[in-house]
Amino acid sequence: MQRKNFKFMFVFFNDRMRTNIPLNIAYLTASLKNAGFSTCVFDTSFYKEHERISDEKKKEEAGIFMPVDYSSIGMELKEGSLLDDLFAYIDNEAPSIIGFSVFSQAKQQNFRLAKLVKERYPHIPIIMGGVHVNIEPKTVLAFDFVDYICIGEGEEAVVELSERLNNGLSVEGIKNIGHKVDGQLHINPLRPLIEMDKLPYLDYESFAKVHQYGPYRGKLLKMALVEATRTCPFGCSYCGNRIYKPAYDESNHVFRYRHKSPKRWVEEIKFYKENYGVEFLNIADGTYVAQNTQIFEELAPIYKNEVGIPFFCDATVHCINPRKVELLKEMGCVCVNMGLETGSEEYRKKYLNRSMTNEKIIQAFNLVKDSGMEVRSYNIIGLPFQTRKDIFDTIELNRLCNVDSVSMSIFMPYEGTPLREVCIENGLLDPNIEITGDGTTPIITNPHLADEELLGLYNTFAIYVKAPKSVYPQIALAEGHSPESLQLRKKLMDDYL
Ligand code: B12
Repeated sequence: MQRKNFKFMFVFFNDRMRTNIPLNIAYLTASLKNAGFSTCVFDTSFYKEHERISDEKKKEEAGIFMPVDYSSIGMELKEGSLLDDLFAYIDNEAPSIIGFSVFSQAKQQNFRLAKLVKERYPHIPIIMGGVHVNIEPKTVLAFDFVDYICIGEGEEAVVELSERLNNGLSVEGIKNIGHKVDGQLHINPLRPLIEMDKLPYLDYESFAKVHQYGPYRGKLLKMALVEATRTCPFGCSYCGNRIYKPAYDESNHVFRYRHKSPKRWVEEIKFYKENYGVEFLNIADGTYVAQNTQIFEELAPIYKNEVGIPFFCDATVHCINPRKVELLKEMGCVCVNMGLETGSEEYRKKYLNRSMTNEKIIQAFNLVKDSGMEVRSYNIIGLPFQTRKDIFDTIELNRLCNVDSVSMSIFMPYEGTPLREVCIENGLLDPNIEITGDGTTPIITNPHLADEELLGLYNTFAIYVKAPKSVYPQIALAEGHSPESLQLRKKLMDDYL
């Protein structure tokens, strides 16, 4: 059968007000299209029925996210039924296989949709991939409604699987793919990590135009979410970037931090700029600035001359040095986001597996700030055993770092992370509780901090960081949950944020 008659459909699950083109699906459809297969994407974004669609509002109300007017790009919430639309889409597209990409916090919604799809279209195979599938591959593959899983990177695996299915061949032995034989689970070993320069450009064509926009400081810009590096050299205990490592170890492949070559990356960004009018980059990489100084020496001049689009990116304080800061500035970086997470050195080391001193953090933030770029800190509050004092230490450290803005979430004990295990071992978390949401509500039980107090601190954290200390007694009143407290909080936000 001709390859173009084989159609790989993806379900893009997005239950928040997020406009980015998802890297994972955009890489997979690009790989399949480059190999001659057909693809289509059912987009679950912006349905009114999503329970978490208004979560972003909570961030706005806490002053950590500026409100944006989505209607300015013609975006409106969809009134219809997501499931009815999904079925109509499948009827219309008649896909050969349907893929789901699963993040842990949305696993139940993905599983529910996949189950309903299988009941109605038993003849269409279903494949699941994504970060959560790597956490519990066997559990996912064992579901009746799942035919295949993909572990590790998927770009090459989906092409090989499509080739075999299209030619009516056995799927046995395809690396990175799990399948069933007479009800028995077979999970094949992994192929080596893909060389970053061999990755395709992201496929923009499969997504609605609204996904080409992104919010920055209250405005929607033509913004591309892009990737230059994969994984992260560090091993923070609350982060899931190591989830893929054990399976690569088992297959005797090195799992390592790596990056696209400067020349190749610049060509790629130029392509998005020229073809889609991209005017701003959101560099998705967890630790973009961990690339070594020599790479930035090579990258900065060509980026500046050939692309010149402003961007923001993430760094860890460990990898900041004066020369990198100069080069980032030269490239047009407007803001560097860095993890501060908590103010206590001791806590950071003991529970978060982060070894940097407060002095190092202050130095790194100020180095960036003095160069004229903005700095934004990432913070987590409501960590296991954290006290009110610990949170004030975090606020104080943010003040010493002169941050321009803060990003903050209430601790989420994501599956596959060491800190989640600490919570379970200490009876702070029932492992059966489903982790949903966006870090705006408490999930673990904290012996030293009631949920209500934590939520009050969530709502006022940004004000505590930016307002003069003489205002602290008023901010404390604004921590409350009464209409008066809310009104006071709004006033303080207007005055200080
Ligand atoms: C970039 C990034 C984002 C970006 C883009 C995400 C995206 N969908 O493209 C943004 C900023 C939008 C984002 C948002 C979130 N993220 Co994030 N993110 C990352 C980061 C830094 C890199 C992930 C990435 O894009 N890698 C590159 C892509 C291509 O790899 P991939 O997603 O694994 O996909 C490959 C394979 O898994 C496979 N594959 C994936 N899906 C499928 C589907 C099929 C059918 C097949 C066959 C294969 C397949 O093929 C892909 C290509 O190789 C990681 C940390 C890290 N260093 O890994 C966290 C990480 C994945 N994110 C995480 C979280 C928690 C979130 C949020 C929930 C945060 C929040 N509170 O809002 C949201 C959820 C978004 C959503 N869609 O629901 C967690 C996930 C934990 C977990 N167990 O699920 C991580 C591990 C970081 C952490 N905090 O621990 N994120």
